Amino acid sequence: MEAQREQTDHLPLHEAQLSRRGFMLSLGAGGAAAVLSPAGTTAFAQTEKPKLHVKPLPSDLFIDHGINQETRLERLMGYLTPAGQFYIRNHTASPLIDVKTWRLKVEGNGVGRPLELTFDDLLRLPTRSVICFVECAGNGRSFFKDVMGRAAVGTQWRLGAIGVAEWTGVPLGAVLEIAGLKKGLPNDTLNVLIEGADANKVSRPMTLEKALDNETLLAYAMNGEPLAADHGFPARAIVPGWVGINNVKWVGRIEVRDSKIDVATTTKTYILEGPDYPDNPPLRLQTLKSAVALPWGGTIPGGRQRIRGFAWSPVGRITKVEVSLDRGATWRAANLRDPNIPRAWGRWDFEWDAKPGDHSLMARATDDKGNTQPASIPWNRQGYGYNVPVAHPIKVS
Ligand SMILES: Nc1nc2c(c(=O)[nH]1)N[C@H]1C(S)=C(S)[C@@H](COP(=O)(O)O)O[C@H]1N2
Ligand SMILES: [Mo]
Repeated sequence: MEAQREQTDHLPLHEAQLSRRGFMLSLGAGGAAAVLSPAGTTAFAQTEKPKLHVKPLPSDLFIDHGINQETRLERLMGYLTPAGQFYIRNHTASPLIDVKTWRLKVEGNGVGRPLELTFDDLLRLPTRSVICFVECAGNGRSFFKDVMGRAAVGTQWRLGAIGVAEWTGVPLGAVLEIAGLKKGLPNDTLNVLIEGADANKVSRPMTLEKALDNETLLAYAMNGEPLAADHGFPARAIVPGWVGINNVKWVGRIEVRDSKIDVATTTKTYILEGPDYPDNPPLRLQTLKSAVALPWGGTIPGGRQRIRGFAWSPVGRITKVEVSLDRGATWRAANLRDPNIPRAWGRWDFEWDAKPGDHSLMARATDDKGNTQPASIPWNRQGYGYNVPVAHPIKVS
């Protein structure tokens, strides 16, 4: 913690201010035993707990799950999710990394020239921008309990553990080439590991095929700004369409091997467990989903209005969204709005003549590969991939 505060002092003034503000706001969630004076300065008591996040997390923008923070999708105004509204999924506190001493190691028996890059080295490499979502594998998890009646373990997200951003960085493949990627490595086994520099070095492997996809990035910018501390500064992996955990933040090390790399996030977590999954496969792709952009169980005025939402696919572009006002008995087409980028999301809307009373709105998306949200899915213990259309409750006054 001492080291973190020291690094904060090296940040430009406004970032240091943000950090302090983030600390104060995180008190409610984390219950840290710090003492705030009326002037807003912070005195640290003996039992001080480390702060978990850097950015402000106002309750009108985020649903508070403690260390994890869910975006209120109804508060998004445009296509891209601003860093200030992007959900956070952290295994431990966001580390504050000093870019001057930061190094990226590339090693393992799959590369002939192991290397260590500085941040400036990274900036000199070829650059590419990709617009795609990052979504937690557990997005929608609360519906295992609320719809299927059997709770899954983990953060009880509704559908706000997703955001879409323009990520800018270096294609991962370019870095692997410089490190002398060997020929003849297996293509479809999980043998390219990205490891974070957070306290417990969260890591996850992908396949070589995915690592060499030119849209798989080591990103250093988000929506045209340096990555925020909570989202992986100075660099994070962007693995379009794959589960959130593959988008490793605060990257510190890359390991390439000639065989599968087993880590906790492929053997214990981020695997499918349940009666329908005897082999416990590690997750790769996200699932096709849609969400209504209204407060959950909120109240809206009656009369003609436009209801909005989002739909996204891990493998393509959204081609159709249908909505149902009668819990799935009948469906009608919603309008799709541009932009509608593959592996990012499409925004949709429809006009509704809302009559007073209790209602539920359902949306169902289809992508250009012919995938549609299913009517049911098997339960799994850790609550991944929930993508059955959900009945979004709404009151009309
Ligand atoms: N180093 C590191 N990377 C990480 C995580 C983490 O805890 N540590 N969380 C992962 C998970 S589970 C998700 S869903 C995404 C969340 O990214 P975000 O916080 O920028 O929204 O980051 C992934 N990358
Ligand atoms: Mo996640």
